[in-house]
Amino acid sequence: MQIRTFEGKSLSSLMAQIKKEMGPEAVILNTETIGQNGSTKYKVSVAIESSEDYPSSKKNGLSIPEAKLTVPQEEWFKTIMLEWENFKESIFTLLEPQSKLKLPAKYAQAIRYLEKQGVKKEILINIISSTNIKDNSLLGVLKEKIKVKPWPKNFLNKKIHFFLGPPGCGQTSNLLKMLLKLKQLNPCNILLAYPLNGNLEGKLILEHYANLIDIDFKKISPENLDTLQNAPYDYIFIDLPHQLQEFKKFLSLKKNSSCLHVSLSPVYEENYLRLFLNKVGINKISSLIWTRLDEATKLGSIINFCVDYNLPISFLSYGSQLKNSSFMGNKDKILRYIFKREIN
Ligand SMILES: Nc1nc2c(ncn2[C@@H]2O[C@H](COP(=O)(O)OP(=O)(O)OP(=O)(O)O)[C@@H](O)[C@H]2O)c(=O)[nH]1
Ligand SMILES: [Mg+2]
Repeated sequence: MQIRTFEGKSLSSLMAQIKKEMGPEAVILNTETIGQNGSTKYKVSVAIESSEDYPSSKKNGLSIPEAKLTVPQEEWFKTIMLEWENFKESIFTLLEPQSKLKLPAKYAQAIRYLEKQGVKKEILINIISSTNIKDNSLLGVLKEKIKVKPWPKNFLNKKIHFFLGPPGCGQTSNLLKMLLKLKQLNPCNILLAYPLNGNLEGKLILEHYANLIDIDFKKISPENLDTLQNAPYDYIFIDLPHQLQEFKKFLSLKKNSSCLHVSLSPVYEENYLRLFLNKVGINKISSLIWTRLDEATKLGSIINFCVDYNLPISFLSYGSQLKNSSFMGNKDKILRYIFKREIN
């Protein structure tokens, strides 16, 4: 906190000076009137929260609102999200005991479990208050919340499949697992494409498997994406680079004949994943892939994201090995995994 004292003969011009130098957010701490040789003088003590808010110390000559805009957008988004989530949490904490009273006893334990898994209170209250819960089952209500589009059968009419995710989220592994599932179903002419600025480790893994399963492996850039689109392949799989500028170039060229599958993991903090989805653009995403489920202590994000973004889940992964470590989007299996950590 910054404290300054201003002195002058006119209170109104002192106030104008304070407003100019300290900004509108300055707080008047004390005003003193001093009589001096028959004239009156004023002494005003003023405080301001931090030096950043103090216009005379402003950087690059920016006014306060402009200066605030220079804070990275990401930080603002995080702060606003956090405050909003805290606010909602408080409201729903107040509502919760009342809504739980309406809940049939047999579901109370399951709701407590979902709460521990990190399912948001507002979603739980919505489930509890759902009229269906009385005639239907809790699982029935939960199934209404989950949206799936199982891989590969729902995507066979799309030629280009982009894969993206925050670094280390299992993007490259999922691409391979999904490619193998597609190959099993219908042996066809597939190209595995790798962007010029992608990471070397991912490139080597993809190249290795492309050789092993005998499919074409080519480098790709946004400039030759159009040419490839017309190349004689049934399917083209592209492991997008993680850097924002790089993947945005590809996504700006995305056409209706292509799909974007985004890998997320409940191992990662939910706000980080939300920020990532917003960077990508929700309307560009065709499906979500949930991965590294075996490593996550909480799986509530899967339900939270279904409700918040209404994006279908195409594929899920629960192990690092390529075989017997994944299942396609299926409401029963997803709920079974969330409740029992089992597939069958
Ligand atoms: N336990 C477990 N490990 C997984 C799963 N999926 C991927 N992995 C492992 O997680 C690590 C990262 O997976 P990648 O597929 O390379 O992830 P990525 O997002 O492509 O990573 P980078 O491109 O290197 O940032 C690897 O060691 C994988 O073997 C999973 O479902 N469970
Ligand atoms: Mg990768």
